[in-house]
Amino acid sequence: MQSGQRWDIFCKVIDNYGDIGVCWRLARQLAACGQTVRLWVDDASALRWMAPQGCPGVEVQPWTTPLTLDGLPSGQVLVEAFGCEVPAEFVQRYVDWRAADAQPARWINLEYLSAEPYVERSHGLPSPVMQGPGRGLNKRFFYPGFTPATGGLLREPDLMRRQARFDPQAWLAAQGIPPRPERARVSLFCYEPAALPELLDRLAGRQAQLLVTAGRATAAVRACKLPAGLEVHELPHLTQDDYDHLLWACDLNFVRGEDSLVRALWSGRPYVWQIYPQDDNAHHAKLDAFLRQIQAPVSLQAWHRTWNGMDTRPLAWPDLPTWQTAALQTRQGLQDQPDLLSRLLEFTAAAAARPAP
Ligand code: TRH
Repeated sequence: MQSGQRWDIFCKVIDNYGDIGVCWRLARQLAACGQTVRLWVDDASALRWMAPQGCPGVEVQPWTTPLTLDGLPSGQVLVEAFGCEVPAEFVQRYVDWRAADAQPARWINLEYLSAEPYVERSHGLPSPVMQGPGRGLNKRFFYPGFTPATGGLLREPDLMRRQARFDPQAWLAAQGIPPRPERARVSLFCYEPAALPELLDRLAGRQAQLLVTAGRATAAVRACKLPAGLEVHELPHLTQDDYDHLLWACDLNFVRGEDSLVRALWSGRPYVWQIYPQDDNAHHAKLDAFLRQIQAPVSLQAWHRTWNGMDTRPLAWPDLPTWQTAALQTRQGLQDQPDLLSRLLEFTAAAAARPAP
């Protein structure tokens, strides 16, 4: 691994928390292995609750127009997250730094997570820069994914050890949530699924405890008529670490988007994923590819289709033992592979060894 490299990560917040959530997680992990990170973001407000303590080695920089670059020390690796466009004045500076160090550019185009086949085909491909101050350079696509031929998934080296030491009862007590060992405990992080009232009915039928995350999920639950028998707790915005604790403390987790899905996978607990909706229902193929990838049991496939509005079949009570077995199998298969950061460091080290174009 090349130590002491400075990374510039550019992130534009489109909506929700996933873009900044993934970039922050990557920045933290880079810093934890001796790299220095400048995270350029146009809206850092979510970091106030996601990561209130910040992180040594990570500097959050405002993405202003134009950028303030006076006196900025040289950076070696440039990451453009999720197709955001790095401002020309920064690219010019980066080109100058590379020329001064006589080192090739390492410019990564970090993409969204998908299990679709194009990911393996596209991972690592060059994307020649055709205009602007970076003309003549190659960016490289880096695709997170579920197989060895992709960029893998973010996973902290100590994650499983932390989970093994975690005490759910103490954590729940600290959140003011009464222990109910006889009831199913369910976390909810979602957009506005049409099947939400039905889910609430199913949970009420089992007198479940529902822990609802702040923001859209809380608003969606508040908009429903709550059935009798359901115990609902509205949570505040949690730190990223506490969001993991929530997943580890529940018997079933509803997750959404990208990063919370990955965290649910690492938790090894049963989960249902609401995929981020795209125009033209492009997310349906993405969801199907994921379900194929994890070899989802039939009952889990059915739930995902209904939860994601792909059909309106009635929801059965979740088959938690089967989903639990499947979750552990998926986690094992993923854990046997190198994590995203290891692959990214290898990838950028290989790029450093290539002659400058
Ligand atoms: O918020 P999201 O729906 O983000 C989405 C997706 O990433 C989607 O792919 C992207 O295209 C879109 O944004 C623009 O879901 P996601 O990805 O799970 O991100 C949530 C982040 O918020 C994740 O890092 C976990 C974190 N989180 C907390 O830290 N505390 C909390 O209380 C909660 C609920 C989440």
